[in-house]
Formats: sequence, C-alpha cells, structure tokens
Amino acid sequence: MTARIESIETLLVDLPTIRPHKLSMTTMACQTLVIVRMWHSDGIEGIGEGTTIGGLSYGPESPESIKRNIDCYLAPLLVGEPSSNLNALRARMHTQVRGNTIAKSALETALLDAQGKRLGLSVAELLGGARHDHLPVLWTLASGDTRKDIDEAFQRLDDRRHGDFKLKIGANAVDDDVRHVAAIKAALGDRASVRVDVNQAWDEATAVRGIAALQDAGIALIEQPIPAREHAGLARLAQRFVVPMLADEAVADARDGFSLAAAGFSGAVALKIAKAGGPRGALELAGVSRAAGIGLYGGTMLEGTIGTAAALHAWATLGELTWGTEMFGPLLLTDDIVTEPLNYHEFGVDLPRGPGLGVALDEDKLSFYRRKDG
Ligand code: MUC
Ligand code: MG
Repeated sequence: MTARIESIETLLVDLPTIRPHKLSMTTMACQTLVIVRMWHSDGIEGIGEGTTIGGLSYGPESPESIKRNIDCYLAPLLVGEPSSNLNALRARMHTQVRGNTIAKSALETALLDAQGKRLGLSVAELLGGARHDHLPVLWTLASGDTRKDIDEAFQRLDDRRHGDFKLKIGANAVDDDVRHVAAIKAALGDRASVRVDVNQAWDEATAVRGIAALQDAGIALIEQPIPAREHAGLARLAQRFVVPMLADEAVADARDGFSLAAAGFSGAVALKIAKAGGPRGALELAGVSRAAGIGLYGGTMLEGTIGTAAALHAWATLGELTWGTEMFGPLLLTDDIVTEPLNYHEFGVDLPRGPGLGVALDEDKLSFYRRKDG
C-alpha cells in the first residue's frame, strides 16, 4: 500500500553558540533551529531542519515565521498525500506557497530522510550517489577581536580541524576591516587560505577600495561585498579584480544563477539548501552554475546537525566543489540534539551513512532545548 504523510510537527530549538559570532548585520549568541518531524502511514518518521541567522536580520524568514508557515500553509498541502513522490510534493509546495524557501527546505529534507529510510538508501544515494565520503570544511573567524581570531585559527590548524578560514567583515569602517584581515592573513602566512564575507555591507565604490586592499593582502575569495540584488555590480567587480568574487545572498536558486551568469558574473556561488528551497533546488543551481563556468561552494546558514547532514548529502553528489564547504554549523553550538554527532577530522567532515540522513534525534536533548512556549 502506498504510504501517505500522516502528520507534521515543527519545533523551535534554541542552542547557545560557543562564543559570540559577529556578522555585519548581527551578533549571534544563540542559534534557533526549526526542526520538522514528519510521520508517515508506514510508521516511518522523516526529520528535517530549517534555520536562518539572527532573527530577521539576515533574510525575510524568521524561525517563528518558518514554524508558523509550515504549520498553517505548507503542512496542510502535504498531509494525506503519497509520501514517495517528491516531484509532486515539491510542485505542490512551490506552486501554492511563494518564497519561504527555508520552510520548504526543512520539509523536503524530511521527505528525503523518510524515503531513504523506506528504501534503505542514503539521501546522497537518492540524489544520484555520493562522489565523496569526506568533504573539506572551513571555519569562520568572527569573534570580532583580531588576537582572538588568530589564536582560534592556530588552534583549529593544530587540531587538523580546519585548514581554510573565512572572516566576517563589514560591520566596521573599511580601513579597520582591512587592517584586521591583513593582520590575520600575515599571522597565518602560507599555513592557511583566508577569505572574507562582507554580507552586503559595502556600496560598489567602497567595495572597489576594500577589495583592492584585500587582494594586496593575499585574500583568496571575496564573498558578497555589495547588496544581494546588485547583480550587474557584482559582475563588474568580478571582471575588475583577479581575486574571485563569491555570490551568496545574490543567488538562491537556478534562476538567480542564470541571471547572474547572463550579467557577466564569473567566480563562484554559495549553494545553500535553505536559499534554494531544499537539496534538489540547490543542486539545480549547481548545474546552471557549472554550465556557465562558475565555481561551486557548499554553503551553510549555520544549521545544526540535521540541516548540515542534509546539505552534505547534496554536496557529496557534486564532482567538483571548487571552494570546498563551510558546513561547520554544529561546531559553533554548545550542544546537539542528535544521538551521534557528525565526525569532523582531517580538515573536513565525514558524510553520515544512511539510510536517510544518517542522523537520529536525541529525545532527551530535544525536550530540554525545545522552546516550550512556541
Ligand atoms: C553567510 O552569509 O555566509 C555562513 C558562515 C557563517 O559564519 O555565516 C554564514 C552566513
Ligand atoms: Mg555569506
């Protein structure tokens, strides 16, 4: 008998960060995961996660809106439908609900997890098969303090945890940011590559000044220097500098990737399941980008283990991840809500083994950290 979706529960889970994480638009002391539990008539449970950064400061969905829009709009579209037809379920969600890509990603993840468990396959196998079982993972230095960032970087290098670093800038004056970045790069020398993420903080003229100085300091990649919607400006910066640009907020799905490439952009795109409405949409963006000669990078919204595992299954299917991944979200959090954490070692992380996502909820931790009033 065809299994059907029986019920969907969404939970908000608040986990403290190991230190303040300072981005251009917010400083995070806690991360809120939106966890989806989806039960099917064959007794299988699929789990998913939708997560954003800093309430509404990063993007148009908040943890609370993700939960509410799943409960009120998306879950009713899915409950009662056959569990296994992901194409039909995606079409229902995408035609009847606009936007809300993080909410959709949590649900698509739960559907893939359940289908994998049903068939005895990992999510990577459902997506066509893994090309890698260990993926490189960088670390973001964002304490806001140059000395602390340098110490943190050396610790991670010595532990063989991370070999590449991303610095969050844009909250301070451009000259101060450049000094901070150049000091860290000079301290690390050839031991590590250093990139920056400006998170849209500069206008184009400031970006030209800042990027020229960062390029001279030996920075390897410049992420989202100007506002997301300025595709033509990002293409101009990509053409102007030798150091490549990484499009993050500017590109969510395959259509954005196409329009960015058509505007003359070269460089790389940050794939994120949260931006693309799930692993499938993120892989569609990967296909368009690759066809346009644009490099790929496995991006995070600082998800916990469930969302991180979902993304890893998707990135593992890609032959080439030019710039590796930043799937370190669980390491930024003081605790976890799964029984077995991901295995980070040798500058990367192992792809969890299936079936499904290959991760399981720890019920005690979940009931401890879940928000009781929402
Ligand atoms: C972003 O914009 O890249 C990813 C890593 C990190 O520290 O913040 C995120 C968001
Ligand atoms: Mg970014």
